[in-house]
Amino acid sequence: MDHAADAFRTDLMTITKFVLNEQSKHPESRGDFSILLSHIVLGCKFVCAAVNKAGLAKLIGLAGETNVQAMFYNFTCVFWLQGEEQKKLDVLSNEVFVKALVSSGRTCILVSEEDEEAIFVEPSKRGKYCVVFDPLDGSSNIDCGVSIGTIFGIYMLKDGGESRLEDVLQPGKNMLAAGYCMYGSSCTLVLSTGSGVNGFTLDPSLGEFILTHPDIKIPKKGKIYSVNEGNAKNWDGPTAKFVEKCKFPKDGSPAKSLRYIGSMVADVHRTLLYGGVFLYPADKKSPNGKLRVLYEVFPMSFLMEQAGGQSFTGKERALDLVPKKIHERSPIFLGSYDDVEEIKALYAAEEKA
Ligand code: FDP
Repeated sequence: MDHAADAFRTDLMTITKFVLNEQSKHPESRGDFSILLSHIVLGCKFVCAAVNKAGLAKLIGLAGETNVQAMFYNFTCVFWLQGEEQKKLDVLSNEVFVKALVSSGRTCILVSEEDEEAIFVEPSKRGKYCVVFDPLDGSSNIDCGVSIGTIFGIYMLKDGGESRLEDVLQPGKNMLAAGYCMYGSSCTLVLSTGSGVNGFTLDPSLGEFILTHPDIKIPKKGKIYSVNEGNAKNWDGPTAKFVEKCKFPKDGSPAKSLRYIGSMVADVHRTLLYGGVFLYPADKKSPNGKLRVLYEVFPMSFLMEQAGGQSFTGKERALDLVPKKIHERSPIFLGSYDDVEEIKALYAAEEKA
């Protein structure tokens, strides 16, 4: 093997090259979308570095003031070396993404899981895109080092004029792009710009995301179901019946395996690659489920559909939902096409009965 040549694999498909290739398919494009994506990628790299060093930096569990501006421009994570106070990872991640998005000059409205109100970007820095995001999803897993991630979705301003809250209260099917970055044993960014799904893995030695999972397609049927079974006593009929079928199938098929990490990005990533179904259903205590429509349900549903799977709320196709509030929740069943089809049939049967 020619190791020297291997060390200089300039033919690797980096995410930058990939996004520019996509851009070249639209000759009318002025590159605004590519610039926005490059700022999201930079935010992911930064958060990845912070997550990796969290234990060392004693970031975990601390909340205080620090100079995020300085951190962002000194990309090599100098923040804890400056003797400043540090922040909790989720707070830090939010500041990183808000700064990254605003400084792209391409955004007008930002909705973050961390901020109660939407952020309207000041006119001098305003662009035509709206970004909804959860900067660090699965944060209850931070302290034990389990995979966590950033989830994002991108809309375009509806009529190109003044930005209004309605611009982010659009159904998920209007998203232009969606993705997530998982901070796990490796750092993986999964992206769809509306023509398939591609996965990139961060090569820490190059500081570049490399295309490692081209054109991801979810298996049509899976062998895994993923749900918090601790909530079972409060489930509705169709959810309970579906999980019962997973465990005790009556058609001679093997029982499904249960896998539940409790970190949406990690559970959805596994579902996308291995197939099966991830559900966070409604229950008596939480009639709208737990997961947030704009920055959890929509981006993950967008990716699932683009990969050949489905996503259902228990009532309708998830991407058809029209949110009324920015932090609205919805029940969600997403994954392999045939598995979600079974869930839809159970809900349809209950409606008829
Ligand atoms: P977390 O509470 O750790 O932030 O919506 C957030 C989320 O994690 C998802 O990432 C995860 O899928 C879900 O909540 C886990 O909820 P349960 O602990 O109720 O199972």
